[in-house]
Amino acid sequence: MLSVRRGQAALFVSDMHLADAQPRTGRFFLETFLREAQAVSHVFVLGDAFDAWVGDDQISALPADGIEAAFIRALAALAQRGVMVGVMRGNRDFLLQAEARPGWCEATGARLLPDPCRIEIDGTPVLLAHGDALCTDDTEYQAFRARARTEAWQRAFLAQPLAERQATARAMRAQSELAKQTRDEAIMDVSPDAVSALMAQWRCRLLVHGHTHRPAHHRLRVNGEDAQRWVLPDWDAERGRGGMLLARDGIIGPVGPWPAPAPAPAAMPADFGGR
Ligand SMILES: [Mn+2]
Repeated sequence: MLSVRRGQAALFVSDMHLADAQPRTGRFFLETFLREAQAVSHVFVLGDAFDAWVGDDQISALPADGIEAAFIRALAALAQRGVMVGVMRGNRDFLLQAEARPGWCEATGARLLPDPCRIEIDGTPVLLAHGDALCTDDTEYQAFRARARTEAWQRAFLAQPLAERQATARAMRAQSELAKQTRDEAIMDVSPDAVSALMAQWRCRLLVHGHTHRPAHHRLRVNGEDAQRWVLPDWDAERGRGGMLLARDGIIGPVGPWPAPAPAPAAMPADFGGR
């Protein structure tokens, strides 16, 4: 299991939606990220780092002066320095390292994390997730998610030329933006029951996820015990949105430009007690 020991520090970030079409957001994120990543031993990218990822051959097609290429270089430099870089797939970049051949992991030195992923920080079990799987009320999305994660779907999609896949991703993005406008706000959030069930299943009293664009620190009860759920912000320079979480010395809290009022740092709950 991945373990962040006492004296080490872990940085969590998600939902940057990096795209060369949004250079301001990219720069806003990268400046904050590089500053905060200087002093940590572990970096966890919890999905949707990219606005669209249609296969690892995207790497060689990226403009070298673009933000996506800059982020890949930044991760590679961190990994080179001995920082453990863990990356989880989100719903926009679920094709990261989808193929068996060298790709995303070789280019970045990053380790691909399963979703969910249980790690340990200073002895405390912490569950990491992107968050989309917890939005169980959105049945239409969950059906697509299940389909798009099958080997057959991915093989057929990846067999298409890169330009065709990029066009499909753009069309899907436009369609989902449209659907969001007519959909009930509540079904776009995580389901409290799905959260409790997942945390109980993995025996974790601390969950960190992104995806919902509802940055917050929630306190809840799981199996009769105090638990915490941290939701990472999405990044958007135009709206001044962004932010990360830093865990160090038994405390977890916001760093960077969280939407005000940012939650206060909190002590991490102790072990589940061997149940
Ligand atoms: Mn997402």
